[in-house]
Amino acid sequence: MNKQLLSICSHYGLLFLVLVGLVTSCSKTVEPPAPYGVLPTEHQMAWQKMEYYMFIHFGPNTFTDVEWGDGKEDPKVFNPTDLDCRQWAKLAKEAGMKAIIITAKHHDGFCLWPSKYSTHTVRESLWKDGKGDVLRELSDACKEYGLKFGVYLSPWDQNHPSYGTPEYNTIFSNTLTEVLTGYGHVFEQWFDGANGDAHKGKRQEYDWDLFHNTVYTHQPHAIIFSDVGPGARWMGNEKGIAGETNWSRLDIEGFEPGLGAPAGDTLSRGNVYGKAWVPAETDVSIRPGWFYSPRTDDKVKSVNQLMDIYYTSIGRNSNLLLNVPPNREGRIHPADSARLMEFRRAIDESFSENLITGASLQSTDTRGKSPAYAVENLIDGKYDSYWTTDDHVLSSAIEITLAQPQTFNRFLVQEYIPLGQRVAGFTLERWDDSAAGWTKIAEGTTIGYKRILRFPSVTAQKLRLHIHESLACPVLNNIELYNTPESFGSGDNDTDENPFYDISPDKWKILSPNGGESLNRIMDANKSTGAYLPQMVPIIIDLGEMLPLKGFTYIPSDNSGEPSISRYNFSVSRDGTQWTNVKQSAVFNNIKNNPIRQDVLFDKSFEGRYIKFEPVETTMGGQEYIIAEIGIITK
Ligand code: FUL
Repeated sequence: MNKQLLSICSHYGLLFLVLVGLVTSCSKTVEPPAPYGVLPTEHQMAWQKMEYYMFIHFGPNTFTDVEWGDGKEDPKVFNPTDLDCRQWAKLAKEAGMKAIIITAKHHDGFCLWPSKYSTHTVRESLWKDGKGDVLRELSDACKEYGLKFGVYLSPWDQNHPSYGTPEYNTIFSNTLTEVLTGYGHVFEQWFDGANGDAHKGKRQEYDWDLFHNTVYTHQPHAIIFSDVGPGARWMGNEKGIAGETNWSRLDIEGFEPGLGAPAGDTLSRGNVYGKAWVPAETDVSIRPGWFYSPRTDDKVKSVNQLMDIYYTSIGRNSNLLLNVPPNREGRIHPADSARLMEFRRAIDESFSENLITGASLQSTDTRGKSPAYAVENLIDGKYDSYWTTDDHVLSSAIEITLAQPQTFNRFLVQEYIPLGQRVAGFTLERWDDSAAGWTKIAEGTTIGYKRILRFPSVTAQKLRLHIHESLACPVLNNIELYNTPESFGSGDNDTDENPFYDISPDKWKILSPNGGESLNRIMDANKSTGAYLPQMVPIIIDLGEMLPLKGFTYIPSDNSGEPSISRYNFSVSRDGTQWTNVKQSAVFNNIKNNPIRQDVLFDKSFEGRYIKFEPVETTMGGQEYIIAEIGIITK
């Protein structure tokens, strides 16, 4: 071999070695972490990313001004004068929502489409001479505006003659089939667990397996919502407040929607080691009630209240289903539409400038020291790239150095949940020069799909995210930092349910029971103070003068875990001896889940000086109950 050939061989040999080296170092990829616990399905992931969508409560209740119709309403009461589903869809789209879910059938059994399994439908109404179909109009409008379409159907049906017999299950399944095959893609099937008849009246053993099979047969990708999923779960209250700790796992074995559901606080927090992936959905109404009422036109939640709800729902690993009930025209009232758009602007303004952009990041740990899991993945804007650690590392810290000192008051963090939910405790800290150490700004427990921490504004350049508790190595895919206007979502989640006094209660005197001074708290115009009554005795009040009595108001405790009156009698009297019974065994609908002020109007006005409010049944089934305020309506 001559010298030249030898040199070529050695030259290429070196190149060969370099190439081999390169190839082996590239192929030495570090394995991603094994999934932890149960995982979301592909469809649950797509659902979770929707975050925010519209609930529509619409039906006879819109026209009769009640929250729960009893199914005996004349279907002719349903007669919107100018139904415009395109207006709802356009608004939802402009408000930043991704879908609309409508009460196709509420507890009164009225069907918003001409169902062949019922005689209590739009077909029997005056609207469009019985030829209309709200589901058709809404599903078309959703398609036009690029929104997903979902349906609420209440299994509890106070109208259907077969309710309470096994036959009803087949009928309900057929009803589902109609809705799920007639209007295109349905992204979510909403099953309401409420059943005011569960303790008395007609009882129905629901065939949940049949209902679920029906849904999956016709809409295999639909998310089935109920108290216990299986696609998504109710988060336990109707106030818009998910648990601060909120696992997307839940134990559902042996539970059922409704009376058989886990306790409200379990629903709001999930189960840390739960065996099913059932993420939370927060449903709440923009008004005090779920259905439109002219009485609540001035009670639409404020932007601040809505922003609070944003943080306690989307900011706590939950989707937000915000109810915006159309009015009797069949349109969304200007008060609600203007507020929704203000809410949209507040969200946009709050999250317009991510102060983390341009920051440099360092972590104490990176899985296998591999660039594939580098901490920079947290700010690359890509959902599927994440930072993680070696399997045995359950506590770790990330230092964030901003390009310059910044003032901020919100921190957003996301876990990469396709690999399971892991983090159980974390803190956000800032470097404090004067103390030459880290100072805590805020802390949280779970993260899940998305967690937003709120705290008073601080200024700092160096921050640290410390994951101090994780069930397996943490896997995060996003962090963001914002300075939002202080007034947006400052934490005052008051529902503004003031007592209704059109006359002052100054002259009023409680004649019975003898509860001493403390009982006066039920008429002190302050809903935060009230009285606990241990027995179901009637409350008799002397109003001090003859008045035209047109109705009354009752404010229960705003804590659904405390007992309220759910069924009552109400009487009035001119002299305190001869009583006229105005309401007999009447019901405060949905008061357990939504303990808001109850306004009761009488059929006619009564002259009287005395009122008697008599509890017949309480939400907890016991004798005791709470009254925060009682008021009368005279105008
Ligand atoms: C509850 C129902 O009883 C209310 O009327 C409303 O539909 C709410 C969303 O769910 O369970």
